Amino acid sequence: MFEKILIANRGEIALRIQRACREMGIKTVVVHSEADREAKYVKLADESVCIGPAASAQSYLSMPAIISAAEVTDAEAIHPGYGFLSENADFAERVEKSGFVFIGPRSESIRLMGDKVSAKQAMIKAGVPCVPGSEGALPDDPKAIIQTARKVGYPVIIKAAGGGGGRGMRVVHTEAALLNAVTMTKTEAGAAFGNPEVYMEKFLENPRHVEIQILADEFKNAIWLGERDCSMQRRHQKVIEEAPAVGIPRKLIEKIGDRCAEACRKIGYRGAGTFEFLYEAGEFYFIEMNTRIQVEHPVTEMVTGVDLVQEQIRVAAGEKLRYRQRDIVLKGHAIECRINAEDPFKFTPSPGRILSWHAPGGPGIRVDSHAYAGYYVPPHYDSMIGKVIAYGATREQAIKRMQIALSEMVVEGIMTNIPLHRELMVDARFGEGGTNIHYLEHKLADKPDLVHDPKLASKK
Ligand code: MV4
Repeated sequence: MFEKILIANRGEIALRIQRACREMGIKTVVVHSEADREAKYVKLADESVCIGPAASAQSYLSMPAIISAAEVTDAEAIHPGYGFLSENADFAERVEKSGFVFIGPRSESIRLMGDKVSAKQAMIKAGVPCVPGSEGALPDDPKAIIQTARKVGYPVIIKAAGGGGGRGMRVVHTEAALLNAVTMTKTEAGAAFGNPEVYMEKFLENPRHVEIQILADEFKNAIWLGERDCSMQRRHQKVIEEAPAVGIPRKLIEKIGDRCAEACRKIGYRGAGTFEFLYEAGEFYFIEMNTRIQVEHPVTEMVTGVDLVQEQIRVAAGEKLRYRQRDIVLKGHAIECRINAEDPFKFTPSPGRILSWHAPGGPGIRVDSHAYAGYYVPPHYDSMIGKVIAYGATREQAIKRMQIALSEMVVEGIMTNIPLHRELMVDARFGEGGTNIHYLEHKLADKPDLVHDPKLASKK
């Protein structure tokens, strides 16, 4: 096992990775920008290295600065967390070429999944069900494009091969709009991702977003660890995630999960990963694979009892998976609320000094956060300052516990989205479960008075 790991990330995930390392007896080095110098999680690490100014491009995205920090501190491995360089195949490659272990998949796997066309082709080959659409990238021939769309049936969606996570896509409802949409998406994709390739899919109008967590080792052992429903989102930002997903037949999820694990074995995947699916009318359709640990990994940890970050570290160190599929038994229900430093109803960022911070607790409550009273939320990064995770024997108990947790939680000095979460936890449709990816945006648009009570905002 490694003696020392460098954490190439910030915020709550930097703290989460430290905790995993500490439990495993591994020393930690955290790299940080000038804006994160005073953060408590930086002081909690065994060592810290300032790698540059606040701007991410010159700190958390600077490959030479991070690799140099690993060299001067004698770290053996680098954990990239999520975001930043976590899904950058060139970074993974440079880390390995510099003699360090990248705690994540092999760079080839990151590259394969980063190109959404090659990812989809790999999944089709591995027997994972995908959204019907073009076979690979769209050709230049306009007649062929029109033919493909007629075969798929309108509406269709044009997606950039280099996109993902909601970037570089366009919905097309009629043949009249098709060729122009393809041209525009290609132009934008070329500029944004340096790759003008696009592909076509049937546009699913009202899907849920359900994803499957997997873990794999170097020896072609691969398991899946249940699913997460991440449909409660706004503008491609997840707001609430839960496990398991309500109302989907277990047999169907087991079939899809087994396909995902089999796909990992087929492509020689190593590490943690997530298969993203759209679920509509009783069917699963693969859309993308994430090759990193995800923000919402705790809900899976709560219902499986597996520490995903520790397992990531173990398989990166060349250990065999400690679990077989039959060891993974889902128990109970977990819900995660992402706590953001933002106006709860306008969604504008609200950085600044946290004056008071009272985190909730009690049975089944987990808080993953680097924040505390006196912490300054820098304006330079993502607004997420923590996550509250509620576990219960049933979904009803998890919701009840989350309601209590959110009622206890006090954050003053900045605005947070806690008031929005309080409303969602008593929302009748959320209570029923199974809402689709459009639900939150529709609720926010249709019921402005329900979510615009200024008394609910906590800025003092
Ligand atoms: C889709 C889709 C409907 N049909 N693909 C958006 C993010 C990216 N991961 C894929 N996305 C979508 N792909 C087809 N064929 C709808 C979305 C989508 C979405 C997906 C998951 C979660 C939230 C979403 C919000 C808007 C659109």
